[in-house]
Amino acid sequence: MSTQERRVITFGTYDLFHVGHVRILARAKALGSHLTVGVSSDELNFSKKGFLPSFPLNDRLEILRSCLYVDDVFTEESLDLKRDYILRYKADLLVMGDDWAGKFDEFSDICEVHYLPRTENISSTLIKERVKFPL
Ligand code: C2G
Repeated sequence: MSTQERRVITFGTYDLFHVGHVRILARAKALGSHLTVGVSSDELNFSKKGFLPSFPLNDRLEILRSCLYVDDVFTEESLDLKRDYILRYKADLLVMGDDWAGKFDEFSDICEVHYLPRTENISSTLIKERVKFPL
């Protein structure tokens, strides 16, 4: 299958949307022709990280939808549904940042799994700290 015909899927919270998010979405899209993004629900983020995102789900979905690399967004309700989501959105390729390296290898029976290097020195946590404690 050529790169032009590949459907790519990726997942994340994308809280306080920043350049690290933009870059992984750009690189994910470059690996195919269509990019679907699963956005963690507020409850899923709470269960993963122990706190609610600063931006609520509907705002995060709206921001993701406005990104030129993103063709489709949906709400990721549970980490346990990843296989269903990959099949439902007919993904040929799953892309994640390398903070998740190895975690999704079990899906390599239904799609290719790629981990891309994270952008250094930027994260939602760092942004919160910088806003709280400006230099
Ligand atoms: N990312 C990146 N560089 C950064 C920060 C994030 O490349 N400096 C990537 C992450 O590796 C991830 C995506 O951006 O692939 C979204 O990051 P988060 O919102 O932190 O995603 P997370 O909360 O880890 O949710 O089912 C998996 C989860 O939903 C992933």
